[in-house]
Amino acid sequence: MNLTRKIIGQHLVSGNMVPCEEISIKIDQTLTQDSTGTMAYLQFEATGVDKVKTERSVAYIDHNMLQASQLNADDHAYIQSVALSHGIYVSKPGNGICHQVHLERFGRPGKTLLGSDSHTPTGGGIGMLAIGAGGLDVALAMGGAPFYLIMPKVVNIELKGRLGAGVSAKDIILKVLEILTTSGGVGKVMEYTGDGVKYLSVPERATITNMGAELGATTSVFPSDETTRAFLEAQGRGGDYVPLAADADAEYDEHIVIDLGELKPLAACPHSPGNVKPVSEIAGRKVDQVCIGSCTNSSYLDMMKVAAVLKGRTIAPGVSLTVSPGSRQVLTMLAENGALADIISAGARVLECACGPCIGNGQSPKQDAVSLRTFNRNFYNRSGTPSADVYLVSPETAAVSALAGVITSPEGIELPDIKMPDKFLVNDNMILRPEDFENVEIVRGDNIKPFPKGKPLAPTLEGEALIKLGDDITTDHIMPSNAALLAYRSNIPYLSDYCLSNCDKEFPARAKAKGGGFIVAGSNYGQGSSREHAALVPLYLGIKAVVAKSFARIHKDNLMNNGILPLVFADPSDYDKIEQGDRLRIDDAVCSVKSRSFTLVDETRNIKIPLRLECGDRQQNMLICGGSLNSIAHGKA
Ligand code: MIC
Ligand code: SF4
Repeated sequence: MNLTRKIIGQHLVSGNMVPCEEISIKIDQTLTQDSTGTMAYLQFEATGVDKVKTERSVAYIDHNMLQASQLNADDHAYIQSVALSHGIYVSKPGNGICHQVHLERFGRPGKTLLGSDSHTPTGGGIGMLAIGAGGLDVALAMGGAPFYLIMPKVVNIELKGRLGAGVSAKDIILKVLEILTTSGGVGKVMEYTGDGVKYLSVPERATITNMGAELGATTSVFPSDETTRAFLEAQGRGGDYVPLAADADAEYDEHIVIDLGELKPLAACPHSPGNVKPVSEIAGRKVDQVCIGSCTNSSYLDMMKVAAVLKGRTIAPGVSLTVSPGSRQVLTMLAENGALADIISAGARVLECACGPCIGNGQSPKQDAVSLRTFNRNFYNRSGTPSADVYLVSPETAAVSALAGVITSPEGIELPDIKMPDKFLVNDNMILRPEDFENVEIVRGDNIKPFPKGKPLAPTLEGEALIKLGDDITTDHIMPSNAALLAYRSNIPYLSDYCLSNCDKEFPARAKAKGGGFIVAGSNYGQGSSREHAALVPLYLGIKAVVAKSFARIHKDNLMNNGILPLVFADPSDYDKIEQGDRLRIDDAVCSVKSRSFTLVDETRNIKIPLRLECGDRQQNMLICGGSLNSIAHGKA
């Protein structure tokens, strides 16, 4: 058996482990972060569960940190109080990015983790089966419900040999993205094996599993071995170690081999993590901004490498360099060993331990800028500057380019031998434990607004094709996030005015004026973030169905959880027949859900288009009831 099937098998609640069939698994741990957390906790409260039923649930505050008005602080106060009153640990603002801190302090090999953030698979670096989901799924898991998913295929990525000087774990995942593209992982788990694994530390493995999210994969996982044991012991958690690996004769659905010795530094070019090129091909382009950090590359090891490159030098005059260590543990250790001084002296602007520029929360570059980032996403306008070109690179490439002022390959660079510490500096005083608090009153500032609820499915669905979109529309297109909007993550009515504004500024007004309707899209609709807002906001605007060539996993689940039909063209070429503004109609919607087969009538063109609904029985009921919470209320889930 492969490792993925072993962990799923140990957690299986329902279904058979047959690829493409729906299964459900027990969830041991959950995590939320603040930008998806407020909604998740409002939904959790709506389930009426008193105390979480997981082994460990943690609420992180790491995304919305700007506090330009009372709004973000209102969110923080709500999350802290609602979490502590329901048995959930709280990692306070400043303690670090959820995925980095979870790896350091809570992750356990062989356990399942469900997180309301698409980069939850970071936990795969420590041998967890860690999956990103919408807030509602996480809310239900906190209440003890199993998590439903389609049994994934398992892809074996065999790593051979050792990385050369200047080549990084980031280049491994960029290589995988080059091979598989941003939709190549849908319905699959990436399982890493091979003799190359033993040369990768836990944070390096986590860089790879983290950015596996950009493949659209269900998750990615590494074995738990001596390196994992050493990491856990250095975190004072040796007791959490269990060895885990695939059997020697394990079977896989697909097999990819990567020779680490042959890898070169790579970059994901604008505007997709899948647009991968060798750094040598883009070298020489002038750089305006370099940002080092994010849950992909902000570990102690990453920061030490950056400090070693920067030591005793000064960044180029035209460059603004920001560095955000992933956790307070990392920052404190850098401060204590002097590496922080090397970073600061070179001219870096040190930001707090949080997502920061990665989610467009500050540090938007200047007009037409070239920005090199060690992050995982470079979707159009995610940086907050629509005309900027954002490249995703390793910390080594970022650091040498910041010094040179132009994109520069770090290949062959000699760095001092940076070892993983035998002991990390452990200080959990910014993690609040619910057992230390009694009678916590839930604080609801003015910014906390009720969330919209789906309605039972109407017999006939009618409306206009309000917009026609192309392929690879991300949740950053559907529900943009930036410093101005992040403060309104608990306020769906406000956010609705920005829905799809990255594609068409008139869309929200049109949707409101027409009383809702349909969205038509190409393939891989909804890739990227787990933000449920990308479903809640269309729900609020009266969107009845999204008709697309294909969907990304988390977003599709979010649509169904909120009672919006995700329908695919039976024949993808029918996409070409519909135009924006066409009057569309679906009759017998309930029967169609039951048969999973729909006829879309385009009244404007007088044609009928066959559509399919790809979902399990449970989701059929959910769609008929108008979403997950309604179906629970009807006792149908
Ligand atoms: C992201 O990287 O896009 C985010 C911001 O972390 C999101 C969550 C969100 O939109 O709040 C994610 O990855 O799920
Ligand atoms: Fe935060 Fe960026 Fe990681 Fe998302 S990808 S969790 S915004 S650091």
